[in-house]
Amino acid sequence: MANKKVSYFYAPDASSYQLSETHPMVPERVNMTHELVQNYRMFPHMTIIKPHPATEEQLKRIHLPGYIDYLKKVSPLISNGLVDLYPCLQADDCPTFTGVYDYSASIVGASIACANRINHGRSNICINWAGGMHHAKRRFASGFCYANDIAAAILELLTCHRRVMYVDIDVHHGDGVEEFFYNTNRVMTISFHRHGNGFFPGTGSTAESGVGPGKDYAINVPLHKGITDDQYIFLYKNVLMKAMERFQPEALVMQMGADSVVGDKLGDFNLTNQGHANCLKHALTYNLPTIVLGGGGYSVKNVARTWTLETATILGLELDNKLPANSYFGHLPEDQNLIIPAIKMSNLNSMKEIKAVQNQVYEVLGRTEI
Ligand code: ZL4
Ligand code: CA
Ligand code: ZN
Repeated sequence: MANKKVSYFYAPDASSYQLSETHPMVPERVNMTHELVQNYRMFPHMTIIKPHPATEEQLKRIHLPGYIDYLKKVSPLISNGLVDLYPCLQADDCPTFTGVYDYSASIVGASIACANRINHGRSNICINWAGGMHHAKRRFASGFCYANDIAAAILELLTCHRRVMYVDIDVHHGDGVEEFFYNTNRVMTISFHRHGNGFFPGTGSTAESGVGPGKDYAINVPLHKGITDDQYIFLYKNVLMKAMERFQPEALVMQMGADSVVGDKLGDFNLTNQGHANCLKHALTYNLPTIVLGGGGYSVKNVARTWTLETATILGLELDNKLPANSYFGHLPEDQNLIIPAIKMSNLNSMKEIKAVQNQVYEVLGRTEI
């Protein structure tokens, strides 16, 4: 979007942490994205900002103080069996690692900085690819997420905006963000995700739609494996158009988890990164002040390709499909291109089901009042 003021938040120190030796969440993917964005010469088109880590006080606005105190205390230690017994960090998914507090504070600090910049009208679109930790709960870590930067950013936006819409296209249900705002009609949360057959976290049926004043303001779009660009974009645009019409938000937060792109280690949708980027492009057509966050994504080169393409989408730039020279991608044929094509795989979504889900979502949206 050539006429928009875009800010890109990047904390160089925050992406070299390792959750554990073989953990699927690899923070380094944010550095890979950064290098591609730089080598595609996108820096002159936006303001590059190095954010400050969140303060303890900021973290405690979102999280139980005792949980934050605990994160800070365990942070300098290597997981030693004793700390893993503490119920707020769940061993395999959310291991205790050296620097876990600083890692979390850095991510939250960047997302809060995005919100502040939007609040002051200094940017129209703010990007934090390290953010998007949608599973973190008030009292505990969950699903690779320790601190909920999204809830922190939305809370900040709510000081200047009457209604905030949250859209989550990570392959997993955005349960943490949904829970934070489950009983308010000032935040509409919309998550598209794989659902059923024990897929994590297991929540996110269309029936789960909010409580009290928040009833009908939590929107869930459950899907099955193998969904294609055509089906996804059809449903996504229809849901977004109806939601925008009903809710009329003053600000938008996008969670762009790249594990919904084909070939992901944990996800099994069949979306190309162009399809994924088109979802963002459509969201930007509403011309709202927007925060764009990362999220999941476990085939790291695909994550870097996807978020690079999406940075260009935000800037209104066309990129050459041939990746520029960089230190992560090699000379193998599969390392040459930016675009990730769809594959031949079984698709458990029928058009009939997609339309049925759409109608269920329309029913919920039809009950909202502003
Ligand atoms: C791993 O290889 O479904 C963690 C997690 C660590 C390294 C070595 C330990 C091996 C896959 C996942 C044992 C791992 C057992 N290592 C993990 C119910 C589960 C309990 C934990 O994108 N085991 C839990 C969480 C999901 C579960 C997905 C998505 C985050 C986001 C936003 C979070 N948890 C079963 C799994 C590995 C691992 C390999 C793993 N964990 C895959 N799916 C999960 O939405 C950032
Ligand atoms: Ca989602
Ligand atoms: Zn995910």
